[in-house]
Amino acid sequence: MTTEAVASEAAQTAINAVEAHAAHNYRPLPVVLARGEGAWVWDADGRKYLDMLAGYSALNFGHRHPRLVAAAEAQLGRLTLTSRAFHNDLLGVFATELAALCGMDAILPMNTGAEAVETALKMARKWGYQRKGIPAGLAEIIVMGGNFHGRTTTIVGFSDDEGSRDGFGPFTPGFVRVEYGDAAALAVAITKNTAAVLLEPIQGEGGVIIPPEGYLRAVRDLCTRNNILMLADEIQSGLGRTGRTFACDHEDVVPDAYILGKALGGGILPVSAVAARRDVMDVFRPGDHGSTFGGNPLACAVGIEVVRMLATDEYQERARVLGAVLEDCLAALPASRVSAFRIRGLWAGIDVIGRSGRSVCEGLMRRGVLAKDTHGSTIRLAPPLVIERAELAWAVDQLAAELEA
Ligand code: IF1
Repeated sequence: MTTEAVASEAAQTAINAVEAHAAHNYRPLPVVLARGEGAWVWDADGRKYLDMLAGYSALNFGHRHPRLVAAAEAQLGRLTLTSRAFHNDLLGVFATELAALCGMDAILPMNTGAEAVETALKMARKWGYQRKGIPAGLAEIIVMGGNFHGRTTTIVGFSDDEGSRDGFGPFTPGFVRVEYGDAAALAVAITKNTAAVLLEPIQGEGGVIIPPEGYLRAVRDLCTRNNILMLADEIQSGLGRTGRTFACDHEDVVPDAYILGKALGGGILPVSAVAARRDVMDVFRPGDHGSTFGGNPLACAVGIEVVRMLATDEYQERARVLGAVLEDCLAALPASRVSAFRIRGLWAGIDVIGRSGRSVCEGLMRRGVLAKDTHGSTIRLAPPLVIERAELAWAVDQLAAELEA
């Protein structure tokens, strides 16, 4: 039985209220956060923690980045929501600048990552029927073993994680799963009815799984040769996390669609989007897809600032330089405690020996570091890209001490 951190009465009251009146769909660490700034957060009792999860990469720019807060605050004083029944004065700016960042013609704005993934799936199916000539109702989309693309029933239906699927069937047909990283397996799974391949360029929840060098290029070539859409889910891997704007950039691969979310909202509100060429995006016609909040002025104001912050390569550079520091620090951890680690930019998966990831994260919490396990004994480190070199080294020192405890 692990000893949970002692929370004050106020913090325990907060936890008890969630226990009493919220769904029990999570088992959070026993810490009640009340304030955040940059790479740091403070709990309700004033204790300080270094945030090494960053909202699963939704907080690439840290907590309450001044540029992003200013953009949101200014827009709060102007206009926050119109619905898409009317134009607003920011969606055109956001669409133009995000499309340019992606090297694409057009974007479709949504809110959560899962909504963007569902949007891409609908786009691919409709493209398959209208542009590729797949017989109605027979479109197939190839997905990857170990995938995580969100929590809707369609998405969990093609997951191979029992915990995400159990009890939520029946599921949506039309998905074929192949082993991640195996281009030959993908080639075999392609049929005349394949409309798209959906994959994460690096699998996050799978434990920061980086595919073999050349795999993304092989997927791109197979999709091109077979007239199949390559859909890259860059919701977690994109927007600077791996040291490039997109994880696909590491292999100079341009997908047929980028699926974006998390950091696109600047750590302030949900903003997601699909970016694609006009010939693909144009399968959508007025009224056949949408969202109450998608493309709202407040989301656009923050999204525009995020795109402008990424346009200079400053944050991508930080992830490259500090990622090299993190890699050196992780390589120095004893082989008796760490069996392996994977890293790209400021995103690492660490396989620990003899401890559950959860118990290590509980220990890290007591040492002032917040992190999250993925499965079993793998810990994911994904700090805000604004973290300082010394803070990063300190965090790994706490991990080393915890693993020796
Ligand atoms: C939870 C995991 C991470 C994602 C990718 C789409 C989505 C996600 C590659 C959907 C979301 C989140 C969901 C969140 C925890 C977190 C997560 F542990 F669930 F698997 F990051 F790895 N594509 N990932 O990573 O985006 O609809 O959530 O905005 O569900 O607990 P969303």
